[in-house]
Amino acid sequence: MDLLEQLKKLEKQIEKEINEAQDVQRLNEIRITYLGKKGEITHILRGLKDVSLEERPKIGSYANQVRDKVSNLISDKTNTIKKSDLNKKLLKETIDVTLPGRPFHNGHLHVIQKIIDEIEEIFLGLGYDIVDGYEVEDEKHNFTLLNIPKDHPARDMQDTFYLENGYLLRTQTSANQSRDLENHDFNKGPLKMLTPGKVYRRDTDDATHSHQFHQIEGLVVDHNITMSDLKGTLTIVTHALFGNDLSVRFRPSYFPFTEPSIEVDVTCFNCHGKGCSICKNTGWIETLGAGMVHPNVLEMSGIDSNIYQGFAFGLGPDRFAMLKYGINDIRTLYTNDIRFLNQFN
Ligand code: FA5
Repeated sequence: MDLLEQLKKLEKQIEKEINEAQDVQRLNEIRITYLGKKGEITHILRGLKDVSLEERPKIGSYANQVRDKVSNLISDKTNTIKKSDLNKKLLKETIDVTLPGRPFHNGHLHVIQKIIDEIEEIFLGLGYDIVDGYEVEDEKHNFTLLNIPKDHPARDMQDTFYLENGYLLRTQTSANQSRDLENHDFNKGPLKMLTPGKVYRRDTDDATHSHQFHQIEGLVVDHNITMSDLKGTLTIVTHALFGNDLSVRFRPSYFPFTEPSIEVDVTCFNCHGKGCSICKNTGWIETLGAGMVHPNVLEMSGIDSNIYQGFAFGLGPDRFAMLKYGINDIRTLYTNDIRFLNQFN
């Protein structure tokens, strides 16, 4: 077979292979096989020197034509394949903007945190500072510095969870009182502190008691502070939270760290004072304990009780939440049933 025929056969063969090629990689292989340095057409072009002088121009020009044709065919097909690949990819990534959006589940604050925020807001308006205390406390701050020495029966009333190193889970936010007193610089003005947080007790759980609950401690110390300042403050807060519909009652009580001491009750939201299982038939729900800071507490923190007086209170936001939203069992606040919690969104 002469060289011209060989070329024509090769041309057909290459055209067939290009037509059958399915992807760019295969086209590259074809390019290398026939047009590469060691490719077959290149080989023929290099061998032209051995062809007779009269045949050389004819075969040479044909070989060049085949080379250009093959190169163009490969480029065209490569472009076609690339275009179709891109179209397929775009089709796959198409977003149907008419589809309905997926709902975004937005979280919200827990009802206890909402009440704490509301109470903080009221006290910030009254000029209080908000400070964090420690949930893990030492006995000294939780009891001794609050005028509850070792063996005092009041320790039993607030039995708690002790850690192996002698520390305990605080039973009351009052544990922060002596820290506030020690840290305050009275040259800069009166002390007005609010300490919210979790507290723990070995209480038996029922509709109004939980072994873990929240308290908000308030402490005010200055010159000439009296019981009427305390009553005025607590009345403002209960009315701001519950409106004037629920009655508030102050009754004498006992806390080792306040003298005199009081407890504050609010009319039961469920029976409106008639008596029911929630208020244990008293018609009232106890919301907080309070009193005038005991001179011993001031003295133990290095403050002269002849110069300074103060009041303190510890309120239970869990109970406030129950009163405000008519929740009839404190335990529902801690079981995290989303259906219950979503009502307060
Ligand atoms: C105290 O804890 C005192 N530290 C309060 C205090 C502070 C008195 C400053 C004087 C001066 P008491 O144990 O009564 O007091 O608790 C205060 C409030 O916490 C209660 O009125 C109630 O609202 C809430 N509380 C008490 N025990 C529980 C409980 N087991 N579950 C839910 N709330 C509780």
